[in-house]
Amino acid sequence: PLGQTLMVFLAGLVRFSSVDSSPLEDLLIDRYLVPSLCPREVQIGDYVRYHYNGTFTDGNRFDSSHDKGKPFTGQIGLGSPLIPGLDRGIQGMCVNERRKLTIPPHLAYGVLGAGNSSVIPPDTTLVFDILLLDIWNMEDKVQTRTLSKPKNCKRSVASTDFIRYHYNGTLLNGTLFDSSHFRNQTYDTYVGYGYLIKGMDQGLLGMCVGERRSIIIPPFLAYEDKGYGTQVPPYASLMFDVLLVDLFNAKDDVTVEIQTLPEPCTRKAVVGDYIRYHYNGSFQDGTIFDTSYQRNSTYNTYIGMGYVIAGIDKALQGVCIGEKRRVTLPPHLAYGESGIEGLIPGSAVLIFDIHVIDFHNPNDTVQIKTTHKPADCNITSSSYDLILYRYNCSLLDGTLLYSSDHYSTSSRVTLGVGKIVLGVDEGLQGMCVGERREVIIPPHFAHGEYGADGVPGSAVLMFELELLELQRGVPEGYLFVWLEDSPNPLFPALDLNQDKEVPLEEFSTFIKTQVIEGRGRMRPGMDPEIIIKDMFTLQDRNNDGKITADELKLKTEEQESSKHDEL
Ligand SMILES: *[C@@H]1O[C@H](CO)[C@@H](O)[C@H](O)[C@H]1NC(C)=O
Ligand SMILES: *[C@@H]1O[C@H](CO)[C@@H](O)[C@H](O)[C@H]1NC(C)=O
Ligand SMILES: *[C@@H]1O[C@H](CO)[C@@H](O)[C@H](O)[C@H]1NC(C)=O
Ligand SMILES: *[C@@H]1O[C@H](CO)[C@@H](O)[C@H](O)[C@H]1NC(C)=O
Ligand SMILES: *[C@@H]1O[C@H](CO)[C@@H](O)[C@H](O)[C@H]1NC(C)=O
Ligand SMILES: *[C@@H]1O[C@H](CO)[C@@H](O)[C@H](O)[C@H]1NC(C)=O
Ligand SMILES: *[C@@H]1O[C@H](CO)[C@@H](O)[C@H](O)[C@H]1NC(C)=O
Ligand SMILES: *[C@@H]1O[C@H](CO)[C@@H](O)[C@H](O)[C@H]1NC(C)=O
Ligand SMILES: *[C@@H]1O[C@H](CO)[C@@H](O)[C@H](O)[C@H]1NC(C)=O
Ligand SMILES: *[C@@H]1O[C@H](CO)[C@@H](O)[C@H](O)[C@H]1NC(C)=O
Ligand SMILES: [Ca+2]
Ligand SMILES: [Ca+2]
Repeated sequence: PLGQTLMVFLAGLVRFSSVDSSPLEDLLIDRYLVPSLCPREVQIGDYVRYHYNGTFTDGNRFDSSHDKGKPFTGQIGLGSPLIPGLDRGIQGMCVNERRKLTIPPHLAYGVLGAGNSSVIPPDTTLVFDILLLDIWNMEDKVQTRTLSKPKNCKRSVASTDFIRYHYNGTLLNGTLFDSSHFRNQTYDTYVGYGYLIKGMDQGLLGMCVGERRSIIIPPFLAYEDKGYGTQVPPYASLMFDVLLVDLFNAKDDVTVEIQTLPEPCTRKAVVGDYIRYHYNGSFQDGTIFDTSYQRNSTYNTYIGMGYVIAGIDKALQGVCIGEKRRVTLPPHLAYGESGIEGLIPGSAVLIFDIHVIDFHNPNDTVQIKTTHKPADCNITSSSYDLILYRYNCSLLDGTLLYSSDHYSTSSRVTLGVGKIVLGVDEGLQGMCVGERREVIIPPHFAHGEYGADGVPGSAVLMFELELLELQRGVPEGYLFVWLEDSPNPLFPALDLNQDKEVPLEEFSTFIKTQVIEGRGRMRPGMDPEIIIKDMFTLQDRNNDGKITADELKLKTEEQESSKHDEL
């Protein structure tokens, strides 16, 4: 521009030296304001839009676009109706440039003047002050330039897609005529259906979410000769800075990207399963709108039964326990056109990062896996046995909830009498001492849908079990059971010295002999002397310190009817 100005300046000097206008005199161009950015210059065939003031050399104005209330629009060269001086003088101008053109008569209205020579007298030199507002050409295409773009762009805008974007729309002179930010919300529309001006329909193609792009649109692909409201004048080229926020197609289905798949995955979730999972919900631009973690509890629901948005119902099918997957839901499978006031904008694509903690089904049973079995495993636990065991209880994601190691004494319990969680009781059955197991227990065999202290509701639990001791037991309500047929008749067998009466000492000797010789068993976990004393007292009906044949007979008959006696 400096060189240019200098040349103009020299031309000016030359011109001053010649006294009056002559046919040899040339057009004088003074580029007195050239913008620093000048990406395009007017060429022959281009259309231009400009403001002008036309004056005589004495400064008197004979014409101005401002008087007409709108800039002049026309084509340069190619039989332009402009006077040659203007036609030539505007060539090479760029938008926002100001020029002063001093046009000798032979390049203006010549010897005839104009307007019946009353407006422009013959042989008049004219001075035009020009401000170029716009350039375009009918050959122009929409110009796009990517300003920034996210690294991974898996998908880009195609015709018929629905998109949401922010934009700033400016005229070429830099005036902001519209912006989505004025309304605090994205502009949402289909692409390629003609809902947008032609240039936008084209210029948005190929953008990916998160991309910033500048789109320059010539007037004939924008608002043409009509303009738009008071903001966009007729014949205006438009420049849009666009940030794509969201993108989907009405034909889109849920997309699933599996990120972590635990091995082995023995069972995949199906319709009807009750699932517990953590999630982060975000928009395509990465903004998180909701997360289960902030509530410190999983989100729990039935799969495929319509309790959650359609896309999630679909996306959760086939998951494995421990799996992490990213699912993308188009709005028609999420919150639709209306969204959720204050949380989810209308027509928003949602991305959920899901971590499956567990799922179960009312049909699920306790699953037992033996991890260690001692070589000698002939005696195994069953109901009524008194056992000593160790356990760790965790959630399926490995979180330890409680452990017998947290207590100084291990757990001693009678199996099969409802003293412990159902699934643990089941998991401890059939074990031999030294055996270790991993037992998966669905909530209906554990702490149920409300959970317990420290145990979340509906949680599937994993127990590590180890059987430490095993004492064979007797059924509930019994103090002693026969392991083989009892002596018949019983009284002579009891009356060891055959004196027809059985005092406590004799009774005690008899019972202990049965236990030692493996013919009978006392209730484990109680002092044997107390058990024997209790049994004796029950038989000695008259409390005289000895059992007689009659007392025992009576008792045996009662036993037939009540089935609730110890002998
Ligand atoms: C010039 O102007 C006069 C009066 O304004 C008019 O009568 C005449 O026809 C005009 N001549 C031409 C050539 O337009
Ligand atoms: C023309 O004159 C007006 C004032 O009447 C001025 O604002 C404007 O800058 C001048 N130049 C152009 C090119 O419009
Ligand atoms: C629009 O302009 C504002 C203010 O300069 C800016 O913060 C915003 O990022 C722009 N938006 C786009 C889409 O370029
Ligand atoms: C840009 O052009 C518009 C319309 O022609 C006009 O209203 C606005 O004032 C211009 N802005 C500048 C900075 O010249
Ligand atoms: C847009 O948001 C800003 C700040 O949150 C607020 O001041 C302004 O009023 C909002 N404009 C509209 C149109 O909602
Ligand atoms: C979640 O747990 C953390 C740490 O235990 C605690 O600081 C936070 O308040 C809890 N939030 C809720 C919603 O319970
Ligand atoms: C959710 O976001 C948090 C914080 O970034 C992260 O620790 C957690 O792993 C995410 N969860 C999923 C399922 O991606
Ligand atoms: C449980 O099993 C029964 C019989 O196999 C089946 O009909 C039912 O659908 C199952 N329930 C669920 C929730 O899968
Ligand atoms: C345990 O059973 C094995 C065969 O299963 C047998 O060889 C062994 O003698 C048994 N041990 C006892 C103590 O009964
Ligand atoms: C419980 O976990 C601890 C620590 O991992 C381990 O040492 C112990 O053997 C586990 N107990 C059982 C019964 O598996
Ligand atoms: Ca006796
Ligand atoms: Ca008696």
